[in-house]
Amino acid sequence: MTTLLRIAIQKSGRLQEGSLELLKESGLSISNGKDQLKTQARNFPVEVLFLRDDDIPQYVEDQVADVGIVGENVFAEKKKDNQLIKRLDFSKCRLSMAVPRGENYTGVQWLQGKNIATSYPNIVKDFLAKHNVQAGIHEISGSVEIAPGIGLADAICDIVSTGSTLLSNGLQEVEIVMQSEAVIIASPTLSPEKQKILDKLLFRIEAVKKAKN
Ligand code: PRT
Ligand code: ZN
Repeated sequence: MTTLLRIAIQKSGRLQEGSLELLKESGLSISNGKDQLKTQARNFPVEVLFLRDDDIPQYVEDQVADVGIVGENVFAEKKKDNQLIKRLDFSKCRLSMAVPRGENYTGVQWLQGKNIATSYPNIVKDFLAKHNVQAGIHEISGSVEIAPGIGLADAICDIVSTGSTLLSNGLQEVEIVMQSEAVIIASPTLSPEKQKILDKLLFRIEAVKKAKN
């Protein structure tokens, strides 16, 4: 039986197109039917799994998948033993603190004793600890930007791209907590056969990148 490298990518969302494009540009022939959850490349020893992005770090840690493509923000939040193999230059964004536009924000100490709504509690915890600030963290999974407006929190920490969502919710961006882009993550223990396939794929990705520049 030939060894296949299992790659987990997002099933649908902001990472999906870039992830598929990357694999296809690297010469992998893959079909992606709408309801398909798994597919094998026709010309390369790779199997692609289509999953929710939040689940990918766990699948990789459990070695159900060998590698995955996720946002660096999700990689950092999930804190698994996985390794960051390569930054991919797409789905770029930042994770930022934002507060209501009327507030006179004077620096991170402003957050002392406040309540912060976020989908990234671990990253926020680390950020606050680093700045010696004690604040409450209110974890919510979506629509984080409305939290201050409905009295759920004093501030938020969420993904920002253009900033228009913050603007339309009356918020101002006050701290960049981290920059993010799509990254390849891998389990720390890959068999030599799988490592060889991954190295070949990484070589192709690098070649595509050079050809573009
Ligand atoms: O269904 P699944 O769980 O797989 O997907 P998801 O809904 O959790 O994730 P998805 O597809 O929204 O985002 C996947 C990844 O894309 C994120 O983890 C980030 O790494 C990256 N990314 C890049 C973004 C954005 N840009 C982005 N703009 N993720 C989210 N947003 C949100 C942002 O939170 C804001 O609410 O888009 C909204 C608009 O942003 P503005 O600043 O352009 O207005
Ligand atoms: Zn998600």
